[in-house]
Formats: sequence, C-alpha cells, structure tokens
Amino acid sequence: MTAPVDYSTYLVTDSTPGILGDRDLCQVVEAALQGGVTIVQYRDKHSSRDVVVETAKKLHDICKRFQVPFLINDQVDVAAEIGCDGAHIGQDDLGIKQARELLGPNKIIGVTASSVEEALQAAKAGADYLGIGTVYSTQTKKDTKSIIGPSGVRTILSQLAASGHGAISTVCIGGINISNTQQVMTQSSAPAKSLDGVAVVSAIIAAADPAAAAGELSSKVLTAKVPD
Ligand code: TZP
Ligand code: MG
Repeated sequence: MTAPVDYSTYLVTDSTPGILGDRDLCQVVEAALQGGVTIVQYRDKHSSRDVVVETAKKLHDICKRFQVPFLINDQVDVAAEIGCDGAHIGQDDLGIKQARELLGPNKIIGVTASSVEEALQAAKAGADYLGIGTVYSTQTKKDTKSIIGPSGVRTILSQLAASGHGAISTVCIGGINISNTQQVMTQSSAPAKSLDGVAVVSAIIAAADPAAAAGELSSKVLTAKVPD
C-alpha cells in the first residue's frame, strides 16, 4: 500500500464466542466502515485456518469497497495468500523481516509494543506502525502482559521521538471506548510525538449499533488529535 494510511479509528475484530451475539462479523465490520472506521485488522484466535482464509477474503472484499486497509493478526501466511494490505504481529509471532519476506513489497506491518524496548526494536526493524498497550484493563485479551496507562504510552512516544523514530505511526489499544478516547489521546501524546489514533475491539464490535459507535469514536479521535 503506497497511499498514506489513516490510523485514526482502527477496528480490531474478535472471534471470542459470544462477543457478536447472533450477529454476523461481516455485517458488523461493514456497519463499522459505514460509521467511519479507517483501518481494519481481522484477529481470530479460534477458527481453523480454512475458516480464517474464507472470512479474511470476505472481509478484505468489504474493506476494498470502502478503500480501507485490511490486515490480518498473526497469520502472516494467510495475509500473503489472500494478498491483503498487511499483517499485525505480536512479540511472540514471527519477526518483521520474515513477515516482509512473506508479504512482499509495499505492505503494512504493525507490531504490538508494551515497553520502550519493544517499541524501539520494532521501529528499528522497520515496522510501519506500533499498537501500543495495553492501556487499560480489558476483558477482550486475557494474556495481557502489563497495563501501562496513558503515561506508559507517553513514555514510549517520547522515547521514540528522542531516538529518531518519531516518524513511525502509532495507535494505542486496550480498554478504549467512546468515553475515554479524548483523555487517552491527549494524556498519551508526548510533546514531540502524538498518537495517530486508537484501536478498539469491543467499543465497536460489541456495540448495539456498530456504525454509530464507530462514528462517535472517530469524531472523538479527530477532535482530540494534535495536528501534524
Ligand atoms: N491487544 C492489547 S489489548 C487488546 C489487544 C488485541 C484487546 C483490546 O480490546 P478492547 O475490547 O478494545 O479492550
Ligand atoms: Mg499475536
């Protein structure tokens, strides 16, 4: 993907049984896109590879209609197979170099970072963006290593800027919702480096009206965002 990526309202999906109720993931994602989500990551820790491939193709087609980048969590081989816009990898997944080799050129690679060390390492290794967190406690991710709060995010952002990696895109993740977005955006941003956006799962996926939730979240982010 060569066009600049808008990370402001980043939707991460979830496959935990029960989170969607009787709703269909594709319909929920489409509603979220109508509401203003700017980038989508398909995160599925439960389904078989075949189901992941099938669902990823459907979600990728939907995102293409909205001209919104579509990434896959962890399963870089699936992202390569379906030719989507990129992948998001955690600290325990394969490395950035290997992911780039699998995906080919001009793809987006995002990395989860919970500490200054992890953030600097990923930035040096050429990640396109960082998903920084976990900001607040969340029911959505059970193996969360540490809750770093907005001040932890701010420390990471200032260290990125101080070590010459201020250009990397950043979102934060974990327990973010419509009520705390403004505070997360302003309290996390460092003087030399602000956040590009927020990544959420349940605030949109589990909302009664995902389109309305995405719209509200997006306007909160845009209001709070410090201009470049
Ligand atoms: N990584 C860190 S926290 C998290 C992920 C995938 C889950 C965030 O979910 P929610 O529902 O937005 O708190
Ligand atoms: Mg992972």
